[in-house]
Amino acid sequence: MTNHWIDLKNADVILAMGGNPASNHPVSMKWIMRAKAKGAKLISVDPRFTQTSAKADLYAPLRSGTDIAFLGGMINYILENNLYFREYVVNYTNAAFLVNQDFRGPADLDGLYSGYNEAQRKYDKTTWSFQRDENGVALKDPTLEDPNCVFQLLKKQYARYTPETVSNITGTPLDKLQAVYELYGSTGKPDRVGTECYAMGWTQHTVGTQNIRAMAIIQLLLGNMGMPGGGVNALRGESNVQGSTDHGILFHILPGYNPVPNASLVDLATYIEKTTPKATEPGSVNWWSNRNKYITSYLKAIYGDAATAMNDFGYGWMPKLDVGQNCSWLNLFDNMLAGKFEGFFAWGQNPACSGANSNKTRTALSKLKWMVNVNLYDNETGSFWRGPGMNPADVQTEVFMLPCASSVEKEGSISNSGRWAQWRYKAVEPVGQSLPDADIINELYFRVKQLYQKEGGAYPDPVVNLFWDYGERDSAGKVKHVDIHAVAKHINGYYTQDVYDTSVEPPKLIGKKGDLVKSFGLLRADGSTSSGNWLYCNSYIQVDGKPVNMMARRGKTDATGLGLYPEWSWSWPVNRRVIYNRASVDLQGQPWDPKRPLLAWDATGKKWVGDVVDGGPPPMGQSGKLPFIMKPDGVASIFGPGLAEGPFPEHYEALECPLEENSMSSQRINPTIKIFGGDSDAFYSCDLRYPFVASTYRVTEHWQTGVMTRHCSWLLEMQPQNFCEISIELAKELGINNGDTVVVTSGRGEVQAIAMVSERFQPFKIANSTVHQVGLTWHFGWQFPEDGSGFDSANLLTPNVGDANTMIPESKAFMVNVRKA
Ligand SMILES: Nc1nc2c(c(=O)[nH]1)N[C@H]1C(S)=C(S)[C@@H](COP(=O)(O)OP(=O)(O)OC[C@H]3O[C@@H](n4cnc5c(=O)[nH]c(N)nc54)[C@H](O)[C@@H]3O)O[C@H]1N2
Ligand SMILES: Nc1nc2c(c(=O)[nH]1)N[C@H]1C(S)=C(S)[C@@H](COP(=O)(O)OP(=O)(O)OC[C@H]3O[C@@H](n4cnc5c(=O)[nH]c(N)nc54)[C@H](O)[C@@H]3O)O[C@H]1N2
Ligand SMILES: [Mo]
Repeated sequence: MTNHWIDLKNADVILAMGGNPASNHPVSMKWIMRAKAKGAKLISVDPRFTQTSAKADLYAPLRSGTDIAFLGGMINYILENNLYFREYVVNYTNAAFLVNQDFRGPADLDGLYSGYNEAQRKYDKTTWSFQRDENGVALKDPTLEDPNCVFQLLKKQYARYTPETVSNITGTPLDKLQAVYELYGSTGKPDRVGTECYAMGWTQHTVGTQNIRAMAIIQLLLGNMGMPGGGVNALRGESNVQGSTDHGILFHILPGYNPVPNASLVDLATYIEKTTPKATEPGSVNWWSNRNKYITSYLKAIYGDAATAMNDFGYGWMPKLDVGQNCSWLNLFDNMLAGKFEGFFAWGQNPACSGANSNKTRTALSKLKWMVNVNLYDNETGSFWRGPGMNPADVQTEVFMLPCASSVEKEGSISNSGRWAQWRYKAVEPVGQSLPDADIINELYFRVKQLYQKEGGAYPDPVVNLFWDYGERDSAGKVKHVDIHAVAKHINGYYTQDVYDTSVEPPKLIGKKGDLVKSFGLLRADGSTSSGNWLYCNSYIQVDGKPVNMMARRGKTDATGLGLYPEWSWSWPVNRRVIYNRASVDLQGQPWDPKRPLLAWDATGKKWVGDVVDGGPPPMGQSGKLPFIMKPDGVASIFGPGLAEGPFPEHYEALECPLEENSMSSQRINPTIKIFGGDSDAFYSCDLRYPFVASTYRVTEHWQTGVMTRHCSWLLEMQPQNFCEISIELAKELGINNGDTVVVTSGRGEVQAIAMVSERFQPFKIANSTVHQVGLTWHFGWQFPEDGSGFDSANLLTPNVGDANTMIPESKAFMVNVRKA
């Protein structure tokens, strides 16, 4: 989230689109209801009428996979009706920038952008750039009239998204479309703010990232970014998934969102040179110019004293990707199926039920020599070899189970969607032989290191040089039990030697060797500081020589009255509660809306008051800096060349869709997605065997693949079985009654479910035809309930295709058939 949970109460309009907060993020709903109590309006846009819709002032349906059309129509409406916040758009975004004259967009190129290479399904992005003068400063037209400026290109692309065209794609009735556009468009005024809440309804698509880009553009046009009660807010999933991405769980990012090096970045200097953005705009802070300090401090944290200036701080020991290598989920399991792995740690996951195209996933597991399941319980993954369609005698995979402690049996931090890192304590001792995950890793590390020390091996250095000072050691040298506070401090970072400010005479001590570094502004590139994650530098500090765990704070003051609670836990970065908050003030540093004073420049005291300001310099109008400090150009990107499929979002159909044609262009599907070619990867559009759109989603009573909830009899009683939601019209057509057992089939498999016939799905009118959509939960698996009464995972149906940027599977829009069992 750019903002945070409590901040939802500051909004005038809340758009819940791409997520169902009432069911899946009940805490967010509490703050949404607070906003409503003050007169705010809630809009719900979802293919089916959800629990959120039931609380909404306005509900609009849309066919799964058509959000860009819906939002593109909103961009068109905002521009046509001059609802945008002009001063904000001109000064704080790249709307005025002039784009390369050779750039062409979908309006000119029938759905494509300039530079497309069909054979590689990839763009050459040379023309997706700005016109710049000899100093690299972008040419601009602050009147926004030049036909090559971002604003005019935006206008041109979305003029095609008329209400009629949009409605013909999305199936949303015209009056609903109009009502949503009008209400949300009302937040373009300085004293009105709109916020957006999304989750998997937007991401799990082949156009997932561009769904979110479309909303970001709307929020910038309306001046809602950086504002209290504004922002684009990802309601994150697993309770600590924000923490896990912050700390580098993804294959392509290191802790703190530094990129994982690839093999072409041969040394640290090259890594820094190639990954550090260069700023040419006067007034740009370009915060990533600090990359060298963060990566060097990270290397010091990882390799400790072994990392020195002489050995490039151990850069050579870091694992590198091959150039172009992508190790995301779909690719990993594709490689596993091809027999490219010997072993696999399934650590805190249940891929046999959570992975798209589960039959493929389960078969892939059978190609392994060994698998380790680190979990609270056995699950469909650990027991895959005795699951449906498997003959245990044929499966050679040896499975080990390592029992781990649950969240209440261990201490540590947990970072919520709003970026608040909160400390939680151990409530009870772990059961039996189970250990906290950190201790399991500790045992593994020690044994692997011992083997390397004893036997050598191809390249022992990365392992034997790892820093591992996380607690008291036994006689063999093993850390007995991981002290999680030592880990948290290590993540924050230390001075590795005495550091002086040499600009004054006599030099003044900044930090003593062994002191905790107070904030990332003090991290250095010469090896004199360490920090496991620069973004968390300031989370565990030192006051009067004593360590203070900022994440454990529970202060309840709220000076702004906006619910920032700056002394409650700790929020990254440096306890800032709203990111990009400098965009909430005008050029003189005064709040756009005086009733919502998130931040203000105190001209007398020459300081900022309110939230922790996003970069210290004075306001723009007083020779200060541009507001979007993480962007090299200092302004937000309405034109964003970073993504695979284009600098603006364009509507494409899902890989599996019910329409022969995309009414926006002849490009039916996203031209840059990877299409897997194996037998199990086939897809079926406009195929009479699979005539209905399907989506998968969650219910409050179950958690994910259900391993943690199916065994709770009271939850199972409330939601005992996988169900398939069907409209009354479709049920009638198929002769299905509410409560019947049905078989849902796709090109990849079939699953049984109980038919839930309801008004919550309504047939869509799409270009003179009727399109039906159905929906299933994915909380079940074959293992429990043992009598099979819950049925198996809906992922037996989902396709093996991912978003072009993130590779998240398209489990929200695919084609199925339904029949009575
Ligand atoms: N009780 C409970 N809470 C959970 C979870 C859980 O399993 N149980 N899981 C957690 C996790 S890990 C996550 S990631 C989040 C997910 O949170 P959500 O994204 O809210 O979860 P879903 O129910 O998968 O999908 C949300 C909605 O998207 C709608 N939808 C489907 N296709 C589309 C589309 O094309 N466009 C739009 N606009 N909407 C669409 C669905 O109808 C559904 O209502 O929830 C978290 N919270
Ligand atoms: N069709 C479809 N598929 C989906 C989705 C969808 O919307 N539709 N959503 C996707 C999303 S958003 C997500 S996040 C994934 C989730 O996919 P998974 O992470 O594979 O699924 P979970 O059921 O959350 O598995 C978590 C496992 O961790 C175990 N566990 C719990 N606590 C601990 C612990 O402290 N330590 C360890 N080691 N283990 C623990 C639990 O027992 C459980 O088995 O599923 C994805 N799959
Ligand atoms: Mo998730």
